[in-house]
Amino acid sequence: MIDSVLVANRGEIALRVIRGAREMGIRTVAVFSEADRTSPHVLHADEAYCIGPARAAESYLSVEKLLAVADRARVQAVHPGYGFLAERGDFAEAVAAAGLVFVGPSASTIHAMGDKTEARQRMAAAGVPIVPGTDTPLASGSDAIRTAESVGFPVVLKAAAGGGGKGMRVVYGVDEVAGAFETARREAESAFGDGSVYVERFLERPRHIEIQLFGDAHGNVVHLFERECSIQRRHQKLVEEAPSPLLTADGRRDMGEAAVRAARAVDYTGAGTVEFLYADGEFFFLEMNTRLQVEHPVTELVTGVDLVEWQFRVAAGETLPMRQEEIPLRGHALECRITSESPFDGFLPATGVVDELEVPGGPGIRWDGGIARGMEIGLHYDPLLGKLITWAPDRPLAVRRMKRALEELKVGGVATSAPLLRRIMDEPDFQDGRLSTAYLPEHPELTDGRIAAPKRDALLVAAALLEHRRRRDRTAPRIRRDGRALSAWQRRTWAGRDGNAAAANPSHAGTDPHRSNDLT
Ligand code: MV4
Repeated sequence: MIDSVLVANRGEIALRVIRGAREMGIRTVAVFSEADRTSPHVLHADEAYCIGPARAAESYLSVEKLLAVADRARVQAVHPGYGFLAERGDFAEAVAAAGLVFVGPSASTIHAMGDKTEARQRMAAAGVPIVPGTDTPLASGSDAIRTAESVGFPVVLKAAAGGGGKGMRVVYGVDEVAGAFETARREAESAFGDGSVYVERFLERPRHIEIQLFGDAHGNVVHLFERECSIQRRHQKLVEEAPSPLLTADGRRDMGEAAVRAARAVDYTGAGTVEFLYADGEFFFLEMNTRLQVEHPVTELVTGVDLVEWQFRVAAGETLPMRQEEIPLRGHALECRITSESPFDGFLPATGVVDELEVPGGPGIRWDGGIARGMEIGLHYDPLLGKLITWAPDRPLAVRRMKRALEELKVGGVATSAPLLRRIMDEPDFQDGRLSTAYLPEHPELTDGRIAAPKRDALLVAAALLEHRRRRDRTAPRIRRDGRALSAWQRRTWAGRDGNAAAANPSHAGTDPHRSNDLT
């Protein structure tokens, strides 16, 4: 088994990996930037090394600095987490060249899946359905027009080196193709240093369903069912769940088998995810992510599998701990991403010092966080502060639990996405599982900065109550039975203490307030 690991990441995922490693008796080595000195991942690791300034390019993205720490701390393995260097084939290669175990797939698999046209070719060859389109880059504007016409409008132009929605361009008619092709090519060149662009038919309002995969070095591949990730904003997921509320048992089996074929086609080892678009009962391969994903906990809760433990076991050369038919699917899990963004203010990135932090607990609740009280939230890294995950025997209870957990969660000092997530938990389409990637645009009231309907109704009730009290106060007695006048203040307190007598029944005015319910 592996006895020590460098965790080449920060935040909640670094902490998640450190926790998993510690449970397995693996010595953990953290790295941190100058901005992350007080981060929980630093405190939880056995050792921690500062690797430079806040700027990721000079710290978490520096292969040289990471390998220097790995050498100095004498670790056997490197876990990349997600983001940063996790899907850089050259990093996986450099780790292996330094004689260390990379906790992830081979560099060649990472490279193959990073090129979206190559991925499409390999998937088509393996019998995995792909969206109709090309699997070689477009040669010219006229090639783009010809291809788009044969694929059928609307189409989408995508960067071969892209992924995650970057550099996508939707085209609705032949007139726009040549212009869109030039723009897409220029954007891809400047964003990825590779101007290759290909075309797919554009599916409208698809659902985003992905399958969790695992492969070992002995040719075994299993899937761990699906995650529904349709609730997104600009390709950032907000809510994920497992299982998908709308997938049938047959759909689940077909998609799982297709994902396993996809993994076999690239000799996949370790944890991976195949993303599918799902529309009108059909599903199509979109991308393969060669890493652990942010939303992996929902899979852990419905299968009982510790995915980080499996990652270490597979990286150490062990065979997968379970066969496909041994992997259970039980209950329902939801994840909400708590980010430092102002959801009613166009998702403006929020900054501040976390001056209050209370995390929920109780049955079926998990908090995977990366923050602590006193931590400064800046703009250097992605805005994910932590994830709230709930499990319950069924989806309605998992939603109610999430609502409760979101109500218990308190993050002070920095704006978060939590208020929007609370609104989503209350929204009927979400509650009934009517999900699509267009969910947020189709529910503009949820992200509207003005007062939301439930809150507005509560304010109306409060206003009516105040008006009622004002009128009741006016009819409260001015003269006591002993003939002395009551001051305005006395009348207010009198009426405030007595809920019914004065206004409802003026003839009782003057009754001893302490006996006001006594109608005899
Ligand atoms: C698509 C698509 C419709 N048709 N491809 C966006 C992220 C990137 N991974 C691919 N994406 C899409 N590709 C075709 N042929 C719609 C999207 C898309 C989307 C996909 C998944 C989740 C959310 C999305 C939101 C908008 C667009």
